[in-house]
Amino acid sequence: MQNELVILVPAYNEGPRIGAVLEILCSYQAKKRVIVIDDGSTDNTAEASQDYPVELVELTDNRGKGAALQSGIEHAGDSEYWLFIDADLINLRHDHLDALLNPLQNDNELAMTVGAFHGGRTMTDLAHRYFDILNGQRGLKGNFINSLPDLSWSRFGVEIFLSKYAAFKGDKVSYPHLDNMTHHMKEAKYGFARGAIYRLQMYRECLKALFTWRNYCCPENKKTDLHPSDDEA
Ligand SMILES: Nc1nc2c(ncn2[C@@H]2O[C@H](COP(=O)(O)OP(=O)(O)OP(=O)(O)O)[C@@H](O)[C@H]2O)c(=O)[nH]1
Ligand SMILES: [Mg+2]
Repeated sequence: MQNELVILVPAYNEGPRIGAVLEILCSYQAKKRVIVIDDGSTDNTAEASQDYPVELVELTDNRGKGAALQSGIEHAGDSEYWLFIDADLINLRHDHLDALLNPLQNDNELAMTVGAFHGGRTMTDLAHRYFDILNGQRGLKGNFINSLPDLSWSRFGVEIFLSKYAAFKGDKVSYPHLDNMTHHMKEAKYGFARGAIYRLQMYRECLKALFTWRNYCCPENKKTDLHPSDDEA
């Protein structure tokens, strides 16, 4: 039977933060499945998740955010609506979930919502306003999910790919505000030096997605081992 709502939470070393997010997701008044995908965390992310009524997909090898979402999609099967929610959010509320979902339920044409932080940390709000292609909190229709090629290659470029793919297909996207929400930044999670290194790595993965997304657009790219050239922007 088709699910009504699947909420995917990719989580890598989010033990101290994931509880606050799962508290809100699990108490959301909707028929839903909350699925945490933990691929190789070295902290207590898995244990912290199991304090909540979630399904935990545990993978031994770390393959990045895109591969984690792909595993979650494959684990869940069909669903009418989907939410992609990060495990490190601050001030997540039920009305933020409504803001991502309601437009999809009210507009047959809409394929995806991309949440934009608003009224939280100024720098993050600006990034969300001007580089919404990177925003991680998303609502998606089941038929958009079913049309997606395999996301496993994309790592931190997964959001760029989702946005480019929707534009490529001519699918409609809206950008609801997520008021007062923000998130823990890498520098706060890992310390300045390590955080900065992870940030550079994330930017590199985003650039790769920005320059190569077309190579991954064909449905026949599902589950194949691709070695695309980087020359097609
Ligand atoms: N399962 C899994 N989740 C990941 C992986 N990389 C990132 N995530 C999750 O994806 C979400 C976003 O990752 P962050 O590192 O917070 O990235 P960000 O919020 O875009 O970046 P900054 O705020 O700029 O640090 C969080 O829930 C992470 O735990 C991964 O390799 N595997
Ligand atoms: Mg974050």
